[in-house]
Amino acid sequence: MLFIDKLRRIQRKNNSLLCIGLDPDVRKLPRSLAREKNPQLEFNRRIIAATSDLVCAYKLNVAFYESTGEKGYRTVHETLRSIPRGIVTIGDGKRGDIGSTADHQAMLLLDDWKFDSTTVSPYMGKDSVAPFIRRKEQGAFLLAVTSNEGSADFQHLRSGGKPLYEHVVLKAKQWNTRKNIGLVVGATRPAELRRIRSLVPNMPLLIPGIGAQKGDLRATIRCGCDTNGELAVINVGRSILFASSGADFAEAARSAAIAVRDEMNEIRDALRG
Ligand code: OMP
Repeated sequence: MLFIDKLRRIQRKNNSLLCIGLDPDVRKLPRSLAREKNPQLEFNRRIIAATSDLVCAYKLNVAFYESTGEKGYRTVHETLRSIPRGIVTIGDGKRGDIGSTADHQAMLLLDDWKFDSTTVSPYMGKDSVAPFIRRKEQGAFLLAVTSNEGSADFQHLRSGGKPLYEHVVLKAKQWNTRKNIGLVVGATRPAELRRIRSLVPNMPLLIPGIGAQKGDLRATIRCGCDTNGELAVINVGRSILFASSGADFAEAARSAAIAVRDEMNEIRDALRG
């Protein structure tokens, strides 16, 4: 199945644009898990069990696993195994290098861990992105406009009459022959989000920055969805994962996920009229 069709299917089935960012900072895990053999994995399993009917995707930022050493490598495998089939998985590594090296980055993310998609930094050009978009079943979200303050340093510089990020968007469109490219656009940048959606009406957009980074949810839905109210993958991490630091963390995560999923749906229902 095409990557984009898998995304559309789960967004409809679960009636959700919500992607939970599984970034289980080991310094913040609830104390109630301290006796577990692998607290990080147990945390993920319980979060997934409590929320998998509410999401279209889970995004694992691999830094949170790599920083725990060899154990983290297995935690990614085991976490992916506990995600129900049909839900889109995103391996957020922001990779990209000369082609021969990018091949190896893709081997880990797409062949070994078998994520449905990855995040890729496009600034080394076409050959650095190519290994991540070889299979139509697996997608790549290219960084266009990121949510952080530093995004202004390079991404917004004008070149050839337009901001640098627009060149990324236009190249992404050109390279999208297998319909498996998406773009990352921060929820903290609604004007750019609107502009990018107008340039790529049918491309998935991964939109982080809601919750802890205080992105505007209403503007995100209004500017980020396609004309059917779909194809925006809105990532929320810390404000769901750490809704409670107590033993009730999974229930609290579920309540927080329901609240944000419902708010997203109310906004898009109002827009759909
Ligand atoms: P929260 O701020 O906890 O919701 O998590 C945001 C997640 O999205 C982290 O994994 C970030 O690394 C990631 N992210 C951004 O915050 N901003 C971006 O522009 C791009 C990403 C990303 O590629 O996912």
